[in-house]
Amino acid sequence: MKFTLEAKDSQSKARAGEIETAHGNIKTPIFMPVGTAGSVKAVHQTELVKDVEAQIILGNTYHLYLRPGLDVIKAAGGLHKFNAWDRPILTDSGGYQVYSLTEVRKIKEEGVTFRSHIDGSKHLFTPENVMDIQRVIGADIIMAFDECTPYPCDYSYARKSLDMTHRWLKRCCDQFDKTEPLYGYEQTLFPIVQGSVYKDLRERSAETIASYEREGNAIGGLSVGEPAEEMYAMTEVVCNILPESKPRYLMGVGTPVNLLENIALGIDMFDCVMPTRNGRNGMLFTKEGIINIKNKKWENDFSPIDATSELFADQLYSKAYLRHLIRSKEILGAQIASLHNLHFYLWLMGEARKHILNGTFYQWKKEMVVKLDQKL
Ligand code: PRF
Repeated sequence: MKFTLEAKDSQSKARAGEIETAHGNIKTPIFMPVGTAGSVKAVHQTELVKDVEAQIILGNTYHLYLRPGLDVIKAAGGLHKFNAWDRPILTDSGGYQVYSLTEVRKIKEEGVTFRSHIDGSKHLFTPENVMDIQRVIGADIIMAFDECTPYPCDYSYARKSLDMTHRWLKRCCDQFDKTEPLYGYEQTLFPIVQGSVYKDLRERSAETIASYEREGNAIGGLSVGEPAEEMYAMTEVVCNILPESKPRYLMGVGTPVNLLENIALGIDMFDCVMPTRNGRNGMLFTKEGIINIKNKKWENDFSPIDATSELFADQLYSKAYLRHLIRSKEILGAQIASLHNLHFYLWLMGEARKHILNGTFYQWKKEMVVKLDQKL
């Protein structure tokens, strides 16, 4: 993997760049649609390419390991072959999903034991087997096994957890470096900064993570319930330490405003279920603000979903029709809303990139944040 920094904004820490992977290049800043179980919910791969213009999608180790399981993915020749997506893929390590999806779990030095949310069966994730599993899945970028601390989290727990995440990172790197890719193309491992909302822990974590000199770095443990200002403060602390020459990935973030504010602090990559999950529930993100399409106000509004958008679905279908579909729980409603939101997120990243490249990011971002925050 190679990262080229193309431009730096003079009034903020925003950057534009390009990541080269075995499955193609990614222009940053970028948003990565979440394809938990090997599919971006309600959106075809062809639409992801043509309409959303997604450059990379996410997969989840936790879900894919439980179902369909590694034997199937290996027999298919890896996730790219299995899900017919030949652009880059990033897999999350399962660290976060184990904490958010399983009820009975035990975190020990060795790893985490948990029960499957599907059938209750018992499993153990360790830094070593999570690297091996991600070798089998075959994503271009794979993530270290970490503990994402909850919010709020007391200092003493956050410190102990961070130390363990750092010890786990050493084990991840050792295992990753002594194993080979299974499918003949290169994979790269990103370590994850943790440290809750404590500045000294975040600084120490960023220094530790940077010292591993991997090809990219991630920031976890944010957007877990803390006020946005605390998230931005932590992003700023960490970005000041992580090397400028490597991409920075902020995990699980966020709203369109969160994305712009974090780009201004030096983040290059994002993922979040918000455009798809909230879309399925009728929340639409637009250039003018957020629409709840289920609102009665749209009942007889036969204007296009978004008249200024280049997406066919935004022109073809009316707000009233989409409102009807979502209220009726029609599958097409989920499809249109997901497509709209993902298209909007990728459009926003493309605009941010353009403005960074032509030196107008700061003012554009300021105006955009005001509009995006509105409830329509
Ligand atoms: N760790 C991992 N994945 C994540 C997170 C994390 O802290 C987050 C937190 N926002 C989202 N996804 N491994």
